[in-house]
Amino acid sequence: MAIVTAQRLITIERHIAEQEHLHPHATGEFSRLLRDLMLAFRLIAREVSRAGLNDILGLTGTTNVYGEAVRKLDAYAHEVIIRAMEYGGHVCAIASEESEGLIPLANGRPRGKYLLLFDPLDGSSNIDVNAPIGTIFSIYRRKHPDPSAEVTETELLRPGSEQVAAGYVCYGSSVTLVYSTGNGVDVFTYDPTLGEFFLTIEKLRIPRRGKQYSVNEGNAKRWAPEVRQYVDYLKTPSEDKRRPYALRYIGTAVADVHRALHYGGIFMYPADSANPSGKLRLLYEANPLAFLVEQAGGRASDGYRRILDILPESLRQCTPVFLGSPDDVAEAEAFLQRRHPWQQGVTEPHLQRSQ
Ligand code: AHM
Ligand code: MG
Repeated sequence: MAIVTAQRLITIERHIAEQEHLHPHATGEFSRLLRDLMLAFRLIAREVSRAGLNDILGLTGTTNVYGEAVRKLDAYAHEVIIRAMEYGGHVCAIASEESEGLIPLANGRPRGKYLLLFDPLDGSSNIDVNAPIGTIFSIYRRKHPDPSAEVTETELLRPGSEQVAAGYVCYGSSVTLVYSTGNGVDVFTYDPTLGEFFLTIEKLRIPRRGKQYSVNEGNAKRWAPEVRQYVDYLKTPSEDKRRPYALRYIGTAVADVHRALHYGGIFMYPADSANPSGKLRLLYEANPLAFLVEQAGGRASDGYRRILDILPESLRQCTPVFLGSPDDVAEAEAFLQRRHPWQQGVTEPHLQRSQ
């Protein structure tokens, strides 16, 4: 049995430093910001791995801006990231899915030129049952002509295409960090005995097409008929054996997207009659995940347009999400836009279309 699987021992520290050298004008501020984030991730990973032993399972007794019950790990992750950020002084504004508006930074600390948005603990409902959960982050560079001016909320309302970096940590069978600075997607695995993230996949590429779909199908009766038709199509066996697709759904967007990045296929959270704009938050979840998927060669859409082109109107805005393998997402878009031949009754001749 191989004891060391990483062929080249590249730590995240070294990787960040090497990336910095690719940008001759880099001041090092961005690298320091990433290092501060890594420290927060290590602290969160430690608490997650001991959940059950420490007093961190269960609810805080409060609700967040979406009216959802806040879990103790949610609150812990939120606090740790803020603390790691405010003392580093590399950000001028931070916003979290768990709180309303901009988070006030400590007075008297230096301010940097970056804006950070994050979802501290994605997949909260999975925390107490030891299923994968995640942390998502999204970084922008401030554009304001006066760097000393107070940051306003509207400065964060920028399309996802302007992100300078995005990533997530998936706390699963191992802790994995996946991030991109716009130069492909790199995957790191955490060694808890050393406290180090090691590069395990360089320039991850998503397959052009997969054989798995991931969606909360319990909402099917609330979907638009086009979404139901698409899922029905995925479940219908085809002569070329390309279908049926297998259903995989964890209920943590990070984990479902992580699987899609490796195996291909499609992850979706469509609009439904209870959530007319879908459930995933554009700025905290959809944009960073879309950035990663595109950087890995995939496609990310709200069914009609590229997610990264959406101009947000509020920090809490939600969007329908279809992301994954480029051919699968293009096919989902064809269904939503009623241009797929299957909707016109063009099916494989030997198959009966299910109702
Ligand atoms: P959270 O960040 O508050 O935990 O919620 C977002 C999660 C996503 O990770 C996941 O895709 C979705 O909500 C699951 O929703 P549902 O339980 O409706 O399937
Ligand atoms: Mg989330």
